[in-house]
Amino acid sequence: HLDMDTPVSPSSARRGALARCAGYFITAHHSLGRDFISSHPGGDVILNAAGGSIDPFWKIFNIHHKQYVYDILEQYRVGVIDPTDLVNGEVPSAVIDDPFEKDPTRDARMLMHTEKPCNAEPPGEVLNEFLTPNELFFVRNHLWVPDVSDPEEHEVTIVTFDGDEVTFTVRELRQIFKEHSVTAVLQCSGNRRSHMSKQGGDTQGLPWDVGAIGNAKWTGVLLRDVLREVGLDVNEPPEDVQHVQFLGSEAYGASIPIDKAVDRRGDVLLVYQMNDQPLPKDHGAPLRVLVPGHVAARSVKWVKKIILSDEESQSQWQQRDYKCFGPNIKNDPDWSSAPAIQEMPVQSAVTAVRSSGSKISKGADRTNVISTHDADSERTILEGYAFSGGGRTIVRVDVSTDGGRTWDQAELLASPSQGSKSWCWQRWQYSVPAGAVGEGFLVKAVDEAYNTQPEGYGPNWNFRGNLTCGWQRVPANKPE
Ligand code: MTE
Ligand code: MO
Repeated sequence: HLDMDTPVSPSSARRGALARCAGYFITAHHSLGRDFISSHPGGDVILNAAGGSIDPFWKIFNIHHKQYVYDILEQYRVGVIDPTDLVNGEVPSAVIDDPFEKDPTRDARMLMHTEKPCNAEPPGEVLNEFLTPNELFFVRNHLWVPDVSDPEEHEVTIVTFDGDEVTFTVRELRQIFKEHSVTAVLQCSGNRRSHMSKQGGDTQGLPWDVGAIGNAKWTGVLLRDVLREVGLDVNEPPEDVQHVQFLGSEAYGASIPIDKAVDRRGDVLLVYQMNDQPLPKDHGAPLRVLVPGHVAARSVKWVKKIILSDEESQSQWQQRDYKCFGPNIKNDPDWSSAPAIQEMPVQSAVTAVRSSGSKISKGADRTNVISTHDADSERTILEGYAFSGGGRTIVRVDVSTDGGRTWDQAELLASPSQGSKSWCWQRWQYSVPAGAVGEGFLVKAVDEAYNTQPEGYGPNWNFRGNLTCGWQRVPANKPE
């Protein structure tokens, strides 16, 4: 029931209408509506709401509650819903199926930040293993987990620069292309955000500890091989092709520069196996992108479309959220003024503080700090990870046991990895000299380009809490 303030044929308005509470009313059959769907950043996911109220969806896709979205929608407004049709100021929502209904069950040991969508990190002791077990690998979902009935028949469509589409099933990918494995870290740009929030000031985003990172063996086919098969000159891509966009089945999207996608030492994969097991649902089954050395946000899960383009993905996850600004910018930046995060900076963290005699205790603190140095013969052992983006090798891990006055080097442990560059993390260990435990521990890593981590959190503070990599400070007897 529309209280029209713009002339529109009521019948066209009724067919396939999309309504927003107390306001806009969009019809997919209207010619403007069709243009809208093709330019909608989430693509045709919007059709889930066709014929009903958009409100339940906007509770999930809450990105829409922004003035610029209302501004865009204004041109599509065909009327205002009669206030007498509203219940408590809202359009009575059609009951929608819970989109999270098909989400998998998660391991009870995971620390849940949010359940719907699932955002969870493993307990600290898990991060002491070189390979992170699948069921304990951090999960970062923006939306629901898409339901795929037959993984082998799942299709991915490559859209060439000329607009041609070539579709492969997962089964065909496995048949046509050579299998390739790499050992690589995935790290969320929000890893260690809680440290920045505590020591540099509040930030927006999930309060990850040191576990929004994991290291796994990934198996699939090289994106470079697939792009060559659909006709791209992978040794010299045409000037127009600047980016490769990935679209996930639920609506998530992101892109990487073409150079990374075709780099013969770039190891960008379409992955169907994780640690020699079928790729788990939460990690993108049946097919995900793996972009080693880049922020995990580019490794699109449940990938269904790959587009060669002269522009980046227009998704909010490419154009907005995953960017950093100066510490003076508190909110509402000019998002277009900063580049999307791609390669990661240098990172390190302490994942265990234990006594030389002890195994890591299971019920320990999340960062696994076990106070131990009471027996004279026992040494305190620190363990952790270090990692740098772009495949840059970690060449050194420095540890201080006196708050930064003196430093020593940690032992870099063997890293049995596969891949063209250093995509995996560097495990390290440090045996604290007897009596040296005073003001707690500090750790920082250095990569092969001599990039290193900033000392504090303040000067690097950014309001979204992205790329937190200040020196981790661990008190001798309790976690940060
Ligand atoms: N891909 C899809 N389709 N949907 C998502 O929500 N999240 C991204 C990326 N790929 C995401 C996605 C982000 S921000 C991260 S950190 C990684 O997936 C997390 O991967 P994981 O859940 O396998 O650890
Ligand atoms: Mo992320």
